[in-house]
Amino acid sequence: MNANKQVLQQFKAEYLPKIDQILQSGIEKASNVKLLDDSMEYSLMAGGKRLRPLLVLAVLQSYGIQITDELIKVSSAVELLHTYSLIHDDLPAMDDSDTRRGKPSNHKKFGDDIATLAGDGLLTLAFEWLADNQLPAEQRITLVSLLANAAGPHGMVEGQVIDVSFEDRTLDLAGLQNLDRKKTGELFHYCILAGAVMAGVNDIDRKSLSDFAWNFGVAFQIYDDILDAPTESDHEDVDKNTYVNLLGMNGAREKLSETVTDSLKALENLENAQSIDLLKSFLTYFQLGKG
Ligand code: GRG
Repeated sequence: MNANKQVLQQFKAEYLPKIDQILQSGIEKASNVKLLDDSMEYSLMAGGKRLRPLLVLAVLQSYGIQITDELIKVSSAVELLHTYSLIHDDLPAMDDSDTRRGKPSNHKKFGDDIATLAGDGLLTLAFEWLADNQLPAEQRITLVSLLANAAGPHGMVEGQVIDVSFEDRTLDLAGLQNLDRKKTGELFHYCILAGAVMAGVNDIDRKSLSDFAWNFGVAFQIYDDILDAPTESDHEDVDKNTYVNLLGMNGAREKLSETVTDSLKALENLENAQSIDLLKSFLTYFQLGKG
């Protein structure tokens, strides 16, 4: 896996600064109100991993598309939407989190009203970035539709509603998979399909990329559950709907390994990619220490 890690490191070294720079300049003076701009910028530039835009760009690179600043901006729109979801998830009416990425959460710094509006602003701006650019009109409409479906009431919002409604009830495996597919997986799936749309990928490869994306989303969630698993002295998370609580730590590790294998198989089915090494390298994210 070390060679794979290097591929990812190199890709990140090239594109993370560009994504950050485009997000920073795109968010500056987005409105006429400094407080709103400051609040949106505070969360957007708070040190996220940028995994979602990187995945979009990775699909483009895998199909030999030359990555221009415009394509980076379109690929980064999903980061605006992701940031909105985190700001709203932290609000007192939802998870009520005081911190995010080691800093005060948006509402702790700016108040519930401005935080809600900063989230609304980022959500809307994401669609503006998909619509207002030089890509062919058909691609722009497809991207808008894909993101609306992934993030809206059929997708992430539905997932969040299931999450808050089932806080006090235990889901079975199918229920947990549905929750995670909606809450977490849909956005990853969007990223891979967005790359496929911009790269003009054929239907056969699109299906394999879609399989890769769903498995990637599941792996992301299981990995997150494993890292966040409660310790024995920690009583807070023991009732939460997570893979570790449902399958036990060993069961969750096994499921993660199966899911990563399925992701890899989907990549191996790609017929027209120039190389699958870069997409494969993203699976190194899910490496666990021995335990
Ligand atoms: C408010 C409609 C609405 C939805 C919120 C995102 C979300 C849905 C809830 C957050 C809870 C959570 C921990 C979900 C797991 C998946 C997730 C989004 C993790 C954070 O993503 P990373 O690790 O974050 O990519 P960074 O900080 O790197 O951007």
